Amino acid sequence: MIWDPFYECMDVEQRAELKVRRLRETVARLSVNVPWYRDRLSENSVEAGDISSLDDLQHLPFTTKEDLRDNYPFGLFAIPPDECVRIHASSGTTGKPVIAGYASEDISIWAQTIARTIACGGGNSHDVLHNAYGYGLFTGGLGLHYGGELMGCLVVPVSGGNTERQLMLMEDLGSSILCCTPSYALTIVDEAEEIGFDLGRINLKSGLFGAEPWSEGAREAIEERLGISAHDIYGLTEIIGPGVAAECEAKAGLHIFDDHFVPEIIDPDTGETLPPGERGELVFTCITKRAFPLLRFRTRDITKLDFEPCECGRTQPRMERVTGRTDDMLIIRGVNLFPSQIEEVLLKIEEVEPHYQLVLTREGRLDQLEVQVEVSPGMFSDQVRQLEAIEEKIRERISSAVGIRVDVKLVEPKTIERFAGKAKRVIDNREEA
Ligand code: DLL
Repeated sequence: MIWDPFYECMDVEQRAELKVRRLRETVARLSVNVPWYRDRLSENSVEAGDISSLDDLQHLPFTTKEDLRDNYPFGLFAIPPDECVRIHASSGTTGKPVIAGYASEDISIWAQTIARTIACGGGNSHDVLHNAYGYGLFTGGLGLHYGGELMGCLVVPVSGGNTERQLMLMEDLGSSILCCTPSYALTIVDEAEEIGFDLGRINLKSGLFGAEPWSEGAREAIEERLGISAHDIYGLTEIIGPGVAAECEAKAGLHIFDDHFVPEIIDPDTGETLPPGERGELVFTCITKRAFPLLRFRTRDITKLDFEPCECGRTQPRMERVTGRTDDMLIIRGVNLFPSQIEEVLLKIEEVEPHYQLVLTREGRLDQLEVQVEVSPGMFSDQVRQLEAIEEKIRERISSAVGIRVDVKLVEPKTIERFAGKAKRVIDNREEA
């Protein structure tokens, strides 16, 4: 099912006209209501009336995470905070979080884009939506919740954690769609195996997994072990939360709901807009939001766009799965590397589990990377030589995939921390070295 065929399957030219109109209105509103944008727009000598095509996006100012911090908490709101009905926040690794505000119209738009997301994952009003994304300031829980209700699903607002209870509820309530981070989906499967819970007792058909990078290998593992169709869903607090883009049944990229969020790809170093099909940093402009519409927000996520028609009938452009962010790219002996590239290798090795951590240290001026990965249960009691052979196999596969040799350490099953939300894959010990 396509939730909103009018917009999702609209003629591309017609949607472009709609987007230009909406962009113009948003820029006009920002230049009146948000002093910070008024100053940036006048520095760039752009006025709303100058915008006649989407190419004019290039003349608009960027918004960065630092700009949001500088304007914390309400400086970039386009309406007074007391006209908002909700806020969410992104955790952020340092300092203050980013606060995103929602007017009631924004909550409605969000529910619509989530309903589209659920439909992309094969959902309909008869589904029982088991929502194990965290509820609270994080956008995952409440985001999926409102879209699920709008669609008419039976929403189970279980939030993250207490995996045994999650399994019981999925069985008892007949959950058909699982929503959580991909790493938590793997944790659920592991725990089921550990406590002897037969996954055949639950009747899931699909899963909506996102909020962190995951690999094709992780998809295969989740699909096989849960017997479901696993869909990648993408979004970020600054733009709205989940519901920015979602993978349809074709699983050939995530459709971006560009009648609300207009994507661009730029060169992260120069800020230049890149031609269609080139990989770079994803940038979004919100063209329908009332409380917190950002212009050209730099996501730091690396991807590329595909404007070809999709077999599902949707005409909205697709983004390639996000494999990493400009700020979690590791540079090891001059080679650029994303944690997800290591994951891709590990998941193809039978003797290890999909639980890993990357530990960074510094020796002299060189960064060192140690890949710690759990061996499958039963393997650890095996002979040292056999374990060494597995370590060597991993070293070689990583070396041929990314071009450098890294240290590999096999660890006992269940020793790497499990997460109910986003997994933390990189432990950076470089400061202490
Ligand atoms: O993670 C929103 C979300 C909730 C998306 C539930 C999907 C499902 P933030 O906490 O603000 O919002 O984090 C946003 O997470 O810039 C990406 O780096 C990363 N991210 C989100 N979805 C994906 C995905 C939510 N499908 C940041 N693949 C983004 C890879 C993702 N990375």
